[in-house]
Amino acid sequence: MQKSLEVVLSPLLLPLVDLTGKTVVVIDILRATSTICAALNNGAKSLKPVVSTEEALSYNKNEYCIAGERNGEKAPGFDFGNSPREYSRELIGGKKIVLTTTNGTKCIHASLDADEVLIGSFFNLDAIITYLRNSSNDAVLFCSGWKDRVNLEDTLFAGYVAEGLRETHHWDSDEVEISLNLYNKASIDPISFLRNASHAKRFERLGNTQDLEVCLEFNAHPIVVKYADGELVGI
Ligand code: 3SL
Repeated sequence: MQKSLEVVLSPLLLPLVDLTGKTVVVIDILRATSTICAALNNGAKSLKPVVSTEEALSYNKNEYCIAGERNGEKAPGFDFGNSPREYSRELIGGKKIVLTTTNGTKCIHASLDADEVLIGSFFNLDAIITYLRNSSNDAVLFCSGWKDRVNLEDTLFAGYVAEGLRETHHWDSDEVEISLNLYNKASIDPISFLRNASHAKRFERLGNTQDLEVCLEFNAHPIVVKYADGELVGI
């Protein structure tokens, strides 16, 4: 039997969706969910998403790497920022990480009424599609956006996933159609398309010339990441 698919375009719209029994995929392409996939695929021992910088800093620095950003920049007193480029196997292999980000880690916590919470990025696109095809749960693709606003990159990723679920899922949802329309428009050259995204412009202002292209490396970290007992783990 076909399962249902929904897309949530902004955290403000999440309360409209009943998450009970469903699998939620949290999406924050630039950059939280990309960083999480890179860190776990590169051998981080565990990754604990937390909501505030204060909570992150309350963890013992001898035991955890404290990581994350506010407004795109490494937060004061943190060991790592939020670029997947920082999370190489050499630097984070075997380490325990606490991560807090402006939007992504909040959205993970907002999803915890669901049966399962997964992490989606272009790094694990095909792994996510395969997992959702084989799952018996209905699926919700939850776009983190930026401070409650809709963004292009998360919506585009939702379109890629929806396109991959045409045979196993059904929908009656303009949000899914919006994401598919974006996919149809942008998938010829997603990097050029996303240069107009507000977050790409934010990167430019911060002198970050690499992360847009890095986060668009399809299937570079083909790992399914799931939230379990307060931590994100690869399954
Ligand atoms: O908002 C977030 O969760 C971050 O991914 C934003 S940033 O790319 O690190 O600026």
